[in-house]
Amino acid sequence: MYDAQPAHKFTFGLWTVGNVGRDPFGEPVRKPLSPPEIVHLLAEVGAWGVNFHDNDLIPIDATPSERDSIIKAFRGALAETGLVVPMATTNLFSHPAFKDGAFTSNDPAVRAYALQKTMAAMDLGAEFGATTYVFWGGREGSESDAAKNPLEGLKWFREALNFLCEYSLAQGYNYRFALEAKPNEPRGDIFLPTTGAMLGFIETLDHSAMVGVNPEVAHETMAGLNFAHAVAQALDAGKLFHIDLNDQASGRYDQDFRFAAHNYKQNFFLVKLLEDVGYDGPRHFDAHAYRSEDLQGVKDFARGCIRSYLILAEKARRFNADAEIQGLLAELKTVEPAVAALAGSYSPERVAALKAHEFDRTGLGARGLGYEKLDQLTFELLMGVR
Ligand code: GLT
Ligand code: MN
Ligand code: MN
Ligand code: MN
Repeated sequence: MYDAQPAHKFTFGLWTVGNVGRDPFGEPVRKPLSPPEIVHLLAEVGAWGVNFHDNDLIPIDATPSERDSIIKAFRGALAETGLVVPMATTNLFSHPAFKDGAFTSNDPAVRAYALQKTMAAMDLGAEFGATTYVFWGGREGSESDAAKNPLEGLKWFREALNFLCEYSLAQGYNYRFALEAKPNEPRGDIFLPTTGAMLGFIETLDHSAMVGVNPEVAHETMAGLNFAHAVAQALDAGKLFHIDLNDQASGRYDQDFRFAAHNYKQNFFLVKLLEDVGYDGPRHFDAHAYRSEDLQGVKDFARGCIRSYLILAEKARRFNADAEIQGLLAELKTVEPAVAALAGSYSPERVAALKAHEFDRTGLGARGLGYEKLDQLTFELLMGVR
């Protein structure tokens, strides 16, 4: 019943199940897995695809012959398992050169290097058929506004994206760019900290039609926002090009927990939103196993991400089919004929009708909406007692 289908497009990054459990206070607890080993692990747990940063696949200091043999082995693992590579991205945050950002570094040499590195990474992603290119500007920000002018940062970021859109088009790549917001960590403040901010910024780009967003559960939660609302705004704008699923407790460090590990209810409404609109992009898990886990725990983690999504999707179907819940929702929308006649777009007749209508303000205010019951029924449905 909870089996992943190719249509779900469940994907993981090489860096997710490959996470060795290093944190700011402790050394790795798991052995690194090679990219082919990760591909086989993902196939075993039921994933459809695998994504990578350039340096997840090819170490930053690899020689050309090392590069060739890594690519050959990775390609072999993909062929053996049938996994696809729908998304690629650039690591513009690990190397010390990027300590002050990449496209928004104050240093023009770093900005130029970031372009060079991204073009090479786009070439690599295209070699594997990736069609979404993610930009997560983890280091694009500052600790002190004494050091960097945010207006210049935005201008440099825009110039870089305009350049890279042109590059993608000139190469004949099929990329759509997906911008991923995060409010902070690893910088004190990251530019364009929310999905809403990204959506506004996209409209200032030369090729805005080929640029959308890659919202992440944890990132919007770190900003104290309702993730499903951010996703709804992206859908409304036709800009949900990709999505990073994981989980996060508000007010904590950057956790990247297994999908739905923490906030079942918020993630239920997220899954319901995606399923209701028939979202057909990749469902990417950008998460990693607890540091307490060994290889078996990593598989439990990956299977758990997929299974939790499918369980919540099934709950969403039940919510939609629940007569009592749907009855309450329908009741909210019942409308008297006199009021129905007031609806419609702007016209002089409608203005006149609205101005003439006598509203029962007291009655409107006195009406109970039944939200307590709706929410309790939702809870009971989620808890399996309904
Ligand atoms: C990193 C980050 C993620 C981004 C990845 C893409 S890298 O793991 O925490 O949120 O999506 O660059
Ligand atoms: Mn992410
Ligand atoms: Mn993270
Ligand atoms: Mn994250």
